[in-house]
Amino acid sequence: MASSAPDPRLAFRIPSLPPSFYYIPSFISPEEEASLLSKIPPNRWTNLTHRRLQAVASTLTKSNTLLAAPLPSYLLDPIVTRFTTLGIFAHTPHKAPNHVLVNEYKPGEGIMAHEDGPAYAPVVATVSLGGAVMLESAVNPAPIHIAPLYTTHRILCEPRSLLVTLAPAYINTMHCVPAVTHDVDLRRATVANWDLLGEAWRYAAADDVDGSGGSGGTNVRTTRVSLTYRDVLKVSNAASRVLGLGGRR
Ligand SMILES: O=C(O)CCC(=O)C(=O)O
Repeated sequence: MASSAPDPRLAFRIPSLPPSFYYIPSFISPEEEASLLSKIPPNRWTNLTHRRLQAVASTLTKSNTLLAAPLPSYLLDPIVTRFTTLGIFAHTPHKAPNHVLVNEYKPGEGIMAHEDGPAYAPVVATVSLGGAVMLESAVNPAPIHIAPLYTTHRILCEPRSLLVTLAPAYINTMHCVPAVTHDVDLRRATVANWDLLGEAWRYAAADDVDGSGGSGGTNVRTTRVSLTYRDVLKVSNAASRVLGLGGRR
């Protein structure tokens, strides 16, 4: 991309949030979503209390090291190809994601508030499949452990959307998916990315006739799968040589 071209991500920045959150609705098509869901291996889930998950290609070691192994092709194309076009990982050490967490949330499930931490480059890109969920992000104007003065923002993640979090938000925020069966009070004033939603009408209240929100809409949770792409900083090629896994580089 020519350096004089406008940054294609700017149109998708969530303007009411501090830098840098980006929301892209319809990042993948319904056909691509169905194909991705059908390719997630059914026998690799780890069951947790409030969700189940797969770490691809593997879980990090205790020293936050990734044992080099290529991502499976279904996680690369079309998603990583589009990341490259948008330059999402252009400034991370490996210039591409090398790790994906596949999380599945049934209605009533979620993930507790956490920060993503120093194992990764400060870029997170999450594609949502299946159902919509509300992600809550607690933004702190100062580094999180110094002054815990959080302001909570709600980001609605529609199916097939992409949410990207870059530094400084990566460093200054904690995020969670509340473990609820319904996300309620949905309207422009309470959902930070309302004006970027692809299908806001689905979530608006029936009495929201003038865009002011009415009584607030509801998202009835259904099963949602998220694909969270990151670039792990420390990568070891030693294990891949021994196991014949074939490293990325
Ligand atoms: O499912 C999501 O959107 C959030 C996942 C997440 O926070 C994580 O994997 O650390």
